[in-house]
Amino acid sequence: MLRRVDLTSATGADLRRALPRAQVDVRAALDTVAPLVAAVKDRGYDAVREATLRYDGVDVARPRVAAGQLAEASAALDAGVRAALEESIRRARIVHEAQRRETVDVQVVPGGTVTERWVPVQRVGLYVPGGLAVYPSSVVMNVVPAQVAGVDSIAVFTPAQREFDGLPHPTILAACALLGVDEVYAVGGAQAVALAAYGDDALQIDPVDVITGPGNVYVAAAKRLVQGVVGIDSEAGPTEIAVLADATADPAHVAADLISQAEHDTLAASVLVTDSVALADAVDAEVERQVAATKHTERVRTALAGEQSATVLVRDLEQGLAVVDAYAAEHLEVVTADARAWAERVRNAGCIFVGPHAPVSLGDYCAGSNHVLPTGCTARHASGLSVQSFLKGVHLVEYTAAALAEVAPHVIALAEAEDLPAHGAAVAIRTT
Ligand code: HSO
Ligand code: ZN
Repeated sequence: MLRRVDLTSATGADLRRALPRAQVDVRAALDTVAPLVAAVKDRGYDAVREATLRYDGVDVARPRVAAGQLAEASAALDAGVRAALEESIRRARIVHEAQRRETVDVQVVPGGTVTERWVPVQRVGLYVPGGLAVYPSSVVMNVVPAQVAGVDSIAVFTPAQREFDGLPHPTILAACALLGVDEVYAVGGAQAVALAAYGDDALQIDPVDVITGPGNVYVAAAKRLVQGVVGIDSEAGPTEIAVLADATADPAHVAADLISQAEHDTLAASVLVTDSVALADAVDAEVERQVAATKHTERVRTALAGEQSATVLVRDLEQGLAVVDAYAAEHLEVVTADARAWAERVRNAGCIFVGPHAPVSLGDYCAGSNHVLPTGCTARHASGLSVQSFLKGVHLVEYTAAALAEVAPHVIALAEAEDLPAHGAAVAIRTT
């Protein structure tokens, strides 16, 4: 099922081109989405309502979910799921609270200080997709860092579902209630992103400052279009898992992990990178066996047989490291002898799962780490969602008269060099 890419005799540079990757064309979706975003900007919720009717097949007159409906969903939540969500929230809070940045005071010279304050954005819109799967875990992963950052106002946008009379999925609502989020809108897709960015006066929906959360290609396109008006996290594409494994890895475990992420989407990517042909063969056999028994067989089979998935054979782990760095997976598992040492040498990955007891699905739900991670090779420059995603750094500059006088000649010299003498004059007027 997994095709093989043999790089054992490849030399150096162009690894990235040799590696499999899903082609998701956000640019192509921009044409479809741009008129919708413009309509929401112009006409607010009326345009959103039309789009919800067209794309989700429900007419939602009032999109805000009532407090009573949130409480009802929470009361009806299965006890096992409730306990699991509570544990997921508890662990995510432990990790995200440790990410909080303290104010730093730096004395540059006697009498001259720069203080760096980390200030939360005021209001955020968190997008939680509907579609193929229902992800209350993504509510946790978006809300926890925003809350820990100290964001005042959190609004969740998630699709209206026909089977729930235009309300969002009850498990999503219950997760919001467990997290103490009371502003939830039954709005999904690109129109949700536009509504979050521009707001609606009549319904008293204030525009947000930052939008985060994964979605399909239309959601990604809408995020790209409103960027600039609001901040966004990275555009999420289909899920990816890469596993760097040697002959010590358990093939049944590796196969289970490759299948686990393929379960998300027919475009999901599962890539095994190994220096062991014996392991590659054993994983192939395990994949065949396990895929036949898994619930979403067809979806998984399509994802694993797709051009985005493969087994990549490498000469040795050193080359394997170069391959996983070039691939820059959203999720990377390192299942080798001395896994921690290899993992520490990886530069590009959204989140690294080290050793035999850390499967990606642990991180999807309950490791404490965040599961909103950079996809599509953006792990080369982007980070996963974190408290930092909701904070802005602001410098406070304080100088005494003496400290200003001391540095004045340098300011004036630079102002002259840039032909901006009025800049120099603003200092000179104070010091001469
Ligand atoms: N693996 C997905 C997150 C997820 N998995 C949600 C299960 N539920 C993207 O990181
Ligand atoms: Zn997952």
